[in-house]
Amino acid sequence: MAKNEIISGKKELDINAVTTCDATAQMLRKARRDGVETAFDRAANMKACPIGKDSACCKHCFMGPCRLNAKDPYSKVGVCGATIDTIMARNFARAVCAGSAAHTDHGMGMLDLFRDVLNGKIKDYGIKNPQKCIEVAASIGIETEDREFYDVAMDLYHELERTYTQVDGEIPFAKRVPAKTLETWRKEGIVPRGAMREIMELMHRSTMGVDQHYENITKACSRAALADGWGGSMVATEISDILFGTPSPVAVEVNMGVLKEDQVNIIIHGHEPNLFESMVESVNEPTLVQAAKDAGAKGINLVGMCCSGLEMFVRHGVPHAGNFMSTEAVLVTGAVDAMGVDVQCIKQGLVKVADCYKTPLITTNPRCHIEGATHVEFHEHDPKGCTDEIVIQAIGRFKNRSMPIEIPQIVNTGVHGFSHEYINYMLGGSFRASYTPLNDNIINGRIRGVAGVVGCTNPRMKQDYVHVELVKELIKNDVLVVQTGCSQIALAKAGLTTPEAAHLAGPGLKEVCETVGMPPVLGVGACVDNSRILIAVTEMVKTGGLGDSIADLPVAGCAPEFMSEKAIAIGQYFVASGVYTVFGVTFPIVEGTKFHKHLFQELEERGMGKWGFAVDPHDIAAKMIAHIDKKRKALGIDKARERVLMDMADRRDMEAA
Ligand code: XCC
Repeated sequence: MAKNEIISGKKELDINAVTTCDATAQMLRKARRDGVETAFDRAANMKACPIGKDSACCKHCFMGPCRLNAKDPYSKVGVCGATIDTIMARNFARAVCAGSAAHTDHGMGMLDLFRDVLNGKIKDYGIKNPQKCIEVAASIGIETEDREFYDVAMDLYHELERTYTQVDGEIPFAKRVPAKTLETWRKEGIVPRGAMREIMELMHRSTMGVDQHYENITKACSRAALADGWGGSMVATEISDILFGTPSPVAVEVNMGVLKEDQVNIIIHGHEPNLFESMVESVNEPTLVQAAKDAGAKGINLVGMCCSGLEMFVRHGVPHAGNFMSTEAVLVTGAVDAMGVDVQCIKQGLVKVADCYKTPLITTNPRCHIEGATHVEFHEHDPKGCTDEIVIQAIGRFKNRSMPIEIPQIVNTGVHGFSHEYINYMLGGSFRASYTPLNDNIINGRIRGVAGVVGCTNPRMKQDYVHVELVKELIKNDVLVVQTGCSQIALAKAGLTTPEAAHLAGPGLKEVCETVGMPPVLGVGACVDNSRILIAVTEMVKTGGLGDSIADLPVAGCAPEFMSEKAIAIGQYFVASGVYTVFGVTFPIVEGTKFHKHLFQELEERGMGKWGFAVDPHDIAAKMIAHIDKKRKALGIDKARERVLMDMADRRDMEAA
């Protein structure tokens, strides 16, 4: 077996200290025996740069790089005179730009596909959910009554294109924002115009010698991030639902035990559902199924990982093998016959691990080639040209499997796919679908508040540990948890995404879960589907009784093991939308600086949310619960009491007053 040069003299990995995922741990032990290195080994042997970690380094020009002292942040400035606040704000801005660009580009790809499906240029995809198309169009003021579907859909396309290309005005989904939240944005000057403009301008502002006031840079960060959350990400979610169907809850299998030794195993990893949708077609193609059988396989087993997997398991019941820090480990099973990837979170290290096990690693997106991987380009006008080829390569590898195979025999089943539409239906029933029961249960205290726990896993943290401990503590305290991204898979592996997990919840939340038959932890989708959480909190505001803006709600968010710039963009759009958002691992800002105070305190004073930071799951939970309680107190619902509904007489009295 080719080894990927695990270098002698390196620190040996303490496997039990780096992951709580038993399957990943088993594969890391095998990797050690096989002489294969993963990101866990590299993280253990590469100390994070202490200056970069604190964001005290500026390399936006070539008079530097300039290094400031995080311990004495105001003792020095850069060669140009840039202060620590300017340097940190610029670095933060670049992360927001990159993260927002990733999601908005993904959304734009979905929109391109939608247009070409409508105009008939692409025939391999269709519109699975025309009703949603009408609803989304109506939500942004497009006339839908007595009109042809095509006309409404085309109007929707043109309107949503403004999310990207508009140079002045407000992005279309600003119409969905609760009035008071939008008023705050307007007052602060942070309503996004168009994503291209905001991202371009923020890149400009954060270049040498332009914006050198951290407050002004933060405003531009909010605009770019909001162009992601209420723009590109929301477009990605809504258009994906229109094209591929809106998820509703389904029991799905998670963990590496979903691989089958006697089948051709294909993993799709990345973010965009168009590739994966076509894979579903290809693995069901009779000639390819027959080819797999002729090669001695019982069938073709299609499996997802990371966000691609999250998009698909709720729409097609495709099983999910694991989250970000398991993508190398899963190859160590020797059972993966091909891994197809598109964009985002694809570690370059996968190439060497795949090579060790003779697994074809196939890149498919023109944006993402990887040296040493095979590139088979995916085209939406001929999607199966690419996805059939992935299957063919996988069958070829299956036929010539020469590696010993070891599949961790662990499978967890969870219920996922709680779109905001389904939450509406689930709580209210088909006759009175609404968020009223949720709001009522928050007001009467059965549910203390709602927490979004989202985001990546990171080899600097014990994999899954913080996600799981944090969520356990939240639900024990009657906080309903909604989830996206790799965090959702951590909780699924821990068995908390089942209705039975209600017994782990506090008495109020348990009662609600048991009445409705829902888990205390609701998986709502991939990272772009954080937009579903934005819509859910908007519905909570609009339903009434919990204040006038998102900032009034007893809600909080967290990405406890984040690693991606996309998470910073997500965090900033939640903060700008009014949500207290706590990050773990590390925060690229020096404490005790003006920029730190701005993000962690002053934004809230201006009617938005604010950032928080803690590493330990119990500390994070304490911060989130304290914030939820603070909001309950401000709403006057800190003591459990029944909601008093206004009747007509009350209304008349109010109007007369
Ligand atoms: Fe990537 Fe989306 Fe993070 Fe997972 S949660 S590591 S961004 S796959 Ni999106």
